[in-house]
Amino acid sequence: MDLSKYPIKSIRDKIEKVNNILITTHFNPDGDAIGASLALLNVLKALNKNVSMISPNELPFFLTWMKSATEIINYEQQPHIANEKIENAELIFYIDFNSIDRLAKAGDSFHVSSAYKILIDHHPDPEEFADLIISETKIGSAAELVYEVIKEIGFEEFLNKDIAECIFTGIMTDTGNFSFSCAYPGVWENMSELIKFEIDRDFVFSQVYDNYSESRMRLMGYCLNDKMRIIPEINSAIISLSINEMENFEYKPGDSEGFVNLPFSISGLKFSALLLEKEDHIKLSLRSKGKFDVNKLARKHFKGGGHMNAAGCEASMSLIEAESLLIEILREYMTELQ
Ligand SMILES: [Mn+2]
Repeated sequence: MDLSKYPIKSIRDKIEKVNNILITTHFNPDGDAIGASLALLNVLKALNKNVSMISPNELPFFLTWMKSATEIINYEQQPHIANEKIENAELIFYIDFNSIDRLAKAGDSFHVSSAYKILIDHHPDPEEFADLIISETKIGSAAELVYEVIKEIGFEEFLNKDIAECIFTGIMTDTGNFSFSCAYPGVWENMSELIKFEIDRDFVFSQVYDNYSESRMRLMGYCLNDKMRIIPEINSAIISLSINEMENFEYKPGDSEGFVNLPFSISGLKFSALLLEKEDHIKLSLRSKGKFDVNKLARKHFKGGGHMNAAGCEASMSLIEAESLLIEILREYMTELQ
């Protein structure tokens, strides 16, 4: 990876000059968002910086084992503490998102902050909401990009097993356990470097993927057996879950993680969506295989976004309406879905 087009030295100077540093990531943070952010946080801690991390909302339970994860300030739960941190910040790192909207309620406070802001991200078409934008859309995870930046700055000496496990978690989760977004040599070279820190791959895997409740497993069974709708003519699958159904299975945040990918075991399937009913909107997770671009679909029809094969958006309507609208939209792309 060639980071020479970025003013990397100026980042080092900035870090050295300031003391109060803040890191934040997107709403509903995933393994990459948390892994990339905590890797950077732990490096900056090793430099004796006064560094904190704010998440716009709660992080999923299967990520809480990561080094310094318990220190993350949840904006929804502690807005006063979070706002004070934002006010005092001299340098802010935005990690793994391409639009200030992704900070949800925390967005306004960050927007008005006079701190110098650096974005490190791999989503397409980042908006201009930072002073310095490091955007590499060909890289599979923000965690890998953060790792590259740490090396390029010359902070390699601060890396250790805990930080390597944060980076590994981001790479592992954003590549679907190395099944997509990893068809380039760099990621395997970086993996071989990370392995040298003696990361416990089995531990990380079981924390992230084998750490669910029985009720979550049964909810998955219910989704596949009773809820998965296959529309053969557009090679699409849709699973919709109401609040009521989720409550029946003692739903906890993070429980539906990975459900949207399950239908892809079916031969020939090109598109899959998971629709979750929330208090005042419907949350849509969109996935595709091959060249069908769900980022474009999410942007054009729902003001959402993400990557070509994985995107998300929201709709202010009922669950049934959202499902019908999505199918209607998909039918416009009939030829691309063949
Ligand atoms: Mn990511």
